[in-house]
Amino acid sequence: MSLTNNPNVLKWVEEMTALTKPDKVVWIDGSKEQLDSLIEEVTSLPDGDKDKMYKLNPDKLPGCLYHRTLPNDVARVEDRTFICCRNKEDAGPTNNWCDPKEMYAKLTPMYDGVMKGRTMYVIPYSMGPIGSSLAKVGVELTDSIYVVLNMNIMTRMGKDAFKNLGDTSNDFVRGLHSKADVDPEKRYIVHFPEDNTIWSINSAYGGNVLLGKKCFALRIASYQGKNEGWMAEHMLILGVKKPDGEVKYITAAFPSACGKTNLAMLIPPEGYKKDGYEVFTVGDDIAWMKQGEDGKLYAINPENGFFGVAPGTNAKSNYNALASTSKNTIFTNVAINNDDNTVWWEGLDKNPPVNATEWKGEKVNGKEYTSVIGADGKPQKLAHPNSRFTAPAENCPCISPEFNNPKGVPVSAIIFGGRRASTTPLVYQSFDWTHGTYVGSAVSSETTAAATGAVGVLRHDPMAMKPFIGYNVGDYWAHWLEMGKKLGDNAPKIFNVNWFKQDENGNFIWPGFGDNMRVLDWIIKRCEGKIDADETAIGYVPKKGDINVKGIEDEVTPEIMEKLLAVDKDLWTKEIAEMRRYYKEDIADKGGRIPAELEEELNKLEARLNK
Ligand code: GTP
Ligand code: SPV
Ligand code: MN
Repeated sequence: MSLTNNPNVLKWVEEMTALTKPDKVVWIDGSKEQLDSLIEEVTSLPDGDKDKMYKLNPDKLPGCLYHRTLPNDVARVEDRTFICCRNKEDAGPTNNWCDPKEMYAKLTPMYDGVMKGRTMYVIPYSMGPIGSSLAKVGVELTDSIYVVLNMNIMTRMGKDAFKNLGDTSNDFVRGLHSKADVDPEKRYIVHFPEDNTIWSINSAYGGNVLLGKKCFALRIASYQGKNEGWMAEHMLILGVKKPDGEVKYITAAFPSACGKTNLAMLIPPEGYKKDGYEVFTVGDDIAWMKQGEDGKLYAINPENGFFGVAPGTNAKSNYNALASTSKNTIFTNVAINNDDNTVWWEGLDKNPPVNATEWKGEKVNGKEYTSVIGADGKPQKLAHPNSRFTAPAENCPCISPEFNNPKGVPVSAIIFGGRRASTTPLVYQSFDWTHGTYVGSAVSSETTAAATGAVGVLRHDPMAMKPFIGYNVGDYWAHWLEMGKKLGDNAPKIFNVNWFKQDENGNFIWPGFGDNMRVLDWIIKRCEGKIDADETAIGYVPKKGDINVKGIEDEVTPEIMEKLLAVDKDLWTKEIAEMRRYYKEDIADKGGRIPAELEEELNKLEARLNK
């Protein structure tokens, strides 16, 4: 039974049903009975079935499920991701492009009859709190129960989502997904921003198939935001409660697997806790931001859960993330401890289970397995480096009381960052919004396992949005500048951080995690105008002694702090040369429409450095 009378939804579902030819169509109302029966169905599949999910220990991990995807289907596939708009120039140099007509013609035969013998699930969902003027509606059609169960955690899923759409509106994002075939050469993640449409085929993993996330909330939404005057960003949102009781909200854009979830759920060091500081999580991956009636920039988290990196998550590094996974969570591609039917991953603790099943499904002695050095020169891994948990936001002990606020939260500061072994200091502040936009455009980071391809290679990832901007990157930068003009004096201050600076031996020299609070502290004081800074060529850098190291003096000596905050002229000369090459060869020469103001910022940076 359909859950809406909206003729636009009904017509499209009918068309897609005619195309994919499922045996059965099931509308997902979001009820417990319906979800429970889907869980029974998917966990009753025979072992070895690629769709199979497993129930975990009901006492230790109540309501939790386990799934492994195919070894060739474990991360986002950027080389098979497309933006299909009528004019190639509108997709710009950071996207794969194909003419929409051509792409529809190519994919239609692949979808023709693809759901024969299967059930199509119609998933209505809201990105953002239901009833919020910032929220948007999507409908995903899929033949995967794994997708339904994940969407239930990651979005506000079910019949209430149609409330925001009403009976006549056509403003919903149409997502079509089929897990179909296992051949990665036939895998396509395709966006038609001008049609509000996403077609994903031949993958069953994360960001490729949970279409509300990267596909809608970033790629399609960034395009909508440009047209409608708001921003969709790859940013966490956190609140810092200060001793005076005021909560300051900060957003931060770091590339995939560079620390957003960790920062969003940070637990302040003892000294800060004693002084009354507290951190609240509003979001860990995506922010939608719009100017409010009072002129300030407001942010909502369009998601309802966390699709977080499992490896490295433990009670010490991220207690709140671990606690979020204690119930009603789906684990993907981690290892199983067969002694008690629980999960394990590298970095959870120092005791890999002896009686283990590694992420590909092989039964192994985990202790022996992880002591063998693999082809990459590192110990073999029981969990895939991009294995993930899908956890409900409501499980998070530090979830913000404003999480469901339809208005969002007012943003005081925006932070950019990435993994940089050298060059970029621990923290610096841009001179103003335009300079901050330049700083965002200049983000580069060492690649991680979140996307297929080599790991550890430095690549440009402007605003941590390289894989997610749904249109021309130059126009995206122009949109940032435009937003800055609209916000005027209300614009958040823009900062850059780097938790990943290394010494000569490749060790991180900043402790990171909870101690990142010390940097947030400086950022907040800068926003409040309570602390001075050194004006350098690249921006404002903390004065000596202004980053509080109480409690970590042994680890972060004055010499280390000097290294952390150094602005090395030779390295920055190289950085500027690389930015010139990037702007020209990677962007302008390839049709990226770089705003003149950003070129000007680069000139000014060079002039300041050479002064
Ligand atoms: P996506 O979900 O892919 O967008 O990733 P994310 O940005 O949320 O990254 P996440 O917080 O999951 O962290 C990824 C990896 O970085 C984990 O292995 C963390 O342990 C590590 N990490 C996070 N914060 C820090 C930090 O402050 N210092 C160091 N050295 N590592 C960190
Ligand atoms: C990322 O890669 O930035 C993620 C994970 O957050 S995924 O949803 O797979 O894109
Ligand atoms: Mn992400």
